[in-house]
Amino acid sequence: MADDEQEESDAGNDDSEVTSDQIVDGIIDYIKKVDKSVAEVFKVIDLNSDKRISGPELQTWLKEVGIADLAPPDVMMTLGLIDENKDGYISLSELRSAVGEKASALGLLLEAVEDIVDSAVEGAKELVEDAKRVWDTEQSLLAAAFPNLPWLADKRVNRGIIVFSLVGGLLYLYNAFIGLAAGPSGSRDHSLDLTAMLIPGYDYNGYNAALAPHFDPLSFLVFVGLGALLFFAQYSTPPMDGGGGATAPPAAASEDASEEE
Ligand SMILES: [Ca+2]
Ligand SMILES: [Ca+2]
Repeated sequence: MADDEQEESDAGNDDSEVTSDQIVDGIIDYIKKVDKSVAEVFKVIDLNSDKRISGPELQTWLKEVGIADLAPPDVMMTLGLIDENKDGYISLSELRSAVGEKASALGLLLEAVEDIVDSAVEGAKELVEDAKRVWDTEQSLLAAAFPNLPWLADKRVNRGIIVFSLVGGLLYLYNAFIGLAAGPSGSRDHSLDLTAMLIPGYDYNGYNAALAPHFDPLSFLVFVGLGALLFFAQYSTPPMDGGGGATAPPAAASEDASEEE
């Protein structure tokens, strides 16, 4: 009887605080009860979608679904029971093995595809951001290279350079591969030859075009030049806080001052 009383008083103490084991059981029960896969529940818990569940994320979710309202140390105790590799986060596979769900091959494949699509979307977003930054730049590489030509540091001038070099480049490609000039047959299948047009003696029996696809050195040089122009229309310094170039302007100013004297 004395032993029973002892056990009862122990149990009484435990009632006030739910153990981490019980909470893990609660999580497992919850996931098994809701008609969702572990991956779906994982996505709900992973608020910032970085593919790992942090302590605060677990804490928020446990409170939200009514499993437990825990203080941070207890959250970390619970998290630690599921966190097999002890990196402080719960990964999807760790949650899976805790629940005892085996991922299907199809499920794993779909997740892999989703990851690839995710990173492709991220890449596309960055590309658009980059293009936007170039389009809006006022301090292009060209403007930085020619500080005494202030009109180069004009957004509209830089946009003009971008459009000019892009259109010129496309025109070159169209001319070289498909042809801008009409040939003897009357259809536009001849490439205008800039070399033949500008340098005497390089024409084709008095004709300044040849059947496409056709490449001539001068046109190609112009194409490379346009490509370089497009490259130099990029912003010279990515927007950063506290760049290392802060010392450059005063040095240039002092040089100007010494020249004036
Ligand atoms: Ca997260
Ligand atoms: Ca982990």
